[in-house]
Amino acid sequence: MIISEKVKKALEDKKPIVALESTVLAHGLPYPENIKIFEKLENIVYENDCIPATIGILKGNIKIGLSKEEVIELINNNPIKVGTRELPYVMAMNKYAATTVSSTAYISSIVGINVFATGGIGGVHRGEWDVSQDIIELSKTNMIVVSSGCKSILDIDKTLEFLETFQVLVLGYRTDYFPIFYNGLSNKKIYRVDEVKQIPETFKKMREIKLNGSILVANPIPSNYIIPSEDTEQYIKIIEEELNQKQIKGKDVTPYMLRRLVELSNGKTLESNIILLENNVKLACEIAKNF
Ligand code: PSU
Ligand code: MN
Repeated sequence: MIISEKVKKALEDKKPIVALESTVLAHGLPYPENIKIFEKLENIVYENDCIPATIGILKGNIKIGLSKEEVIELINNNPIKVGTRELPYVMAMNKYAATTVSSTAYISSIVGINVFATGGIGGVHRGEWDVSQDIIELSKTNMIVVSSGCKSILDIDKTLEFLETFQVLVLGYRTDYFPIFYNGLSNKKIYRVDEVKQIPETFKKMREIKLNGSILVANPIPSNYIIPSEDTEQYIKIIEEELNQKQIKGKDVTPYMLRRLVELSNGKTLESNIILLENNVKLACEIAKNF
């Protein structure tokens, strides 16, 4: 495992660090926007007086704190999308791999990072049995994960039930309802916090009572970037048929759906995806600084 000099120094100096994943870059966003978004997100972290730590795997080596050159190298090498389970495999096989929420949270936690920002976590898919490793990981790993709830392509009710079953505390940041990615809010009630510092405080209470697990901070997308669910539902129907026809399953489902949504919405979902990522990174910085 390699930690960049910047991240190493930040860990030593106890500076606030925000972890970022590489799957959203390599598999969730189109090229070349993904490179620009990487730079933008890192800049937001620096502007907010924190240190970014983007995580990925280069030729079998876990890297914490990828540089722009390394992100480009990763994306150009057709990285496998890996959750926690696949980490030892890609390490032993010297492969390039992009980390998802589960593997990014796991890796971050073992080096002492406790805040991580992403777009939306994986959860319970609609239709065929398909549940993301993300939820299981969040039930074991001590991390604060900031996201805009879960992707609209999932089964929201089942995802929330699964989060409860696996004892993942979901806190709505200035919202009473669980957000659904770019579709705004669902009608599902969650626990609300209005002050940033209440989030690290809750996290510390978990540690005090020796409760392992993450807090999922649900941060709604800024309202002027909401895409009505009627629009995305229409696209999702089309995409689900394509998935069936092309027999796309498992870990390929999410990247395919996200890519097709961008195409079908003429880039609208991409714009909203970028906005919510930026918004989540900003909140993650505030949380990291309030420890
Ligand atoms: N959210 C996004 N784009 C993404 C993902 C989440 O806006 O690409 C990725 C994350 O890395 C998440 C993964 O952990 O999708 C979940 O994939 P799966 O459903 O196959 O577990
Ligand atoms: Mn899956």
